[in-house]
Amino acid sequence: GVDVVALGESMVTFRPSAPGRLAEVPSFHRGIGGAESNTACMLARAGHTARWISRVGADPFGDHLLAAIAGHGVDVSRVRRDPDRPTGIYFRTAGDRATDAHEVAYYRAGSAASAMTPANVPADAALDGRVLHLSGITAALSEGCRDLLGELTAPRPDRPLISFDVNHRAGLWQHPEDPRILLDLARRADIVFVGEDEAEEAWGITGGAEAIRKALPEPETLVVKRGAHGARAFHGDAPARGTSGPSQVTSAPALAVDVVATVGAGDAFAAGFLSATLRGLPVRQRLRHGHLWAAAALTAPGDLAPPPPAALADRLAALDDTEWG
Ligand code: KDG
Repeated sequence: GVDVVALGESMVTFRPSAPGRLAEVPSFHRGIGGAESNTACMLARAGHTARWISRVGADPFGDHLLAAIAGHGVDVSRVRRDPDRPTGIYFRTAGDRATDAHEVAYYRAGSAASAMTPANVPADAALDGRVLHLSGITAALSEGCRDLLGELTAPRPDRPLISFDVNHRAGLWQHPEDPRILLDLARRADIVFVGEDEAEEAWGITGGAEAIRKALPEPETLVVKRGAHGARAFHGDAPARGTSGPSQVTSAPALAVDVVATVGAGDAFAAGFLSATLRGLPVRQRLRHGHLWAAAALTAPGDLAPPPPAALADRLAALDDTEWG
């Protein structure tokens, strides 16, 4: 099996080639997006073996996604084409640097990936890696996608480590109470990534990282992200899967960078953390790699981040670990 399998919808993305509102900008740069494939591409570039599983349309944008993701070294051989449904696309502005207010226009309703179900996705290929990386975006797409996540996260012998990035996307949910499902899914995972702001928006949890751990005691590793402040991991001592041992707490500050666009930073954080996990590094190093990769994403415009430059790694090494803003 491969090191990491990532499953989820990917889209061809369009970002304005000049600042301005979507209604007014004259042209767009094409790129690729999709939280899970972004993470898979970064892991492949970091030297891990990675596979992406999804469905795309039998259309030119499906061709583009497959070629681009394979171009990063990810195995796309188990992605299926749907002759009847299109590949999703979306448009997004970089947004205001101070407030991160940005515009998003999705064209993904009825897409090939949103029609994923346990019947048309190869579970064997999803479950034979060391890590299976999933996200809450998939849960927002359709009933069939929720069934698929339910099946993939079910307890079973020899299950891969399930990594779950909550990735709450408010614009994708029909009813404000629906994202409660994400809490149930997170409980079934081994490694969970969630932002403090996200936990408040999706679940109404306001008490910070400790309150989130209280609501989510099950995952062996829970990573709570606090944006520019840093991240805190709660992790079992010498945990056996399915048990929640006494939590240890490890925090690490984020690198201060000049943000170009926040999109993709969470995917990059997950990639850095998982890369260090696969290499057996201690939790503090996992958090630091998460921050390093996130910093590279924050300072680049597109969804899929470039590898972190050496200068960032040097600055990270110089940070005081004890700070937690
Ligand atoms: O995390 C970045 C993703 O949000 C982006 O690439 C697109 O997957 C995407 C989504 O559904 O928003």
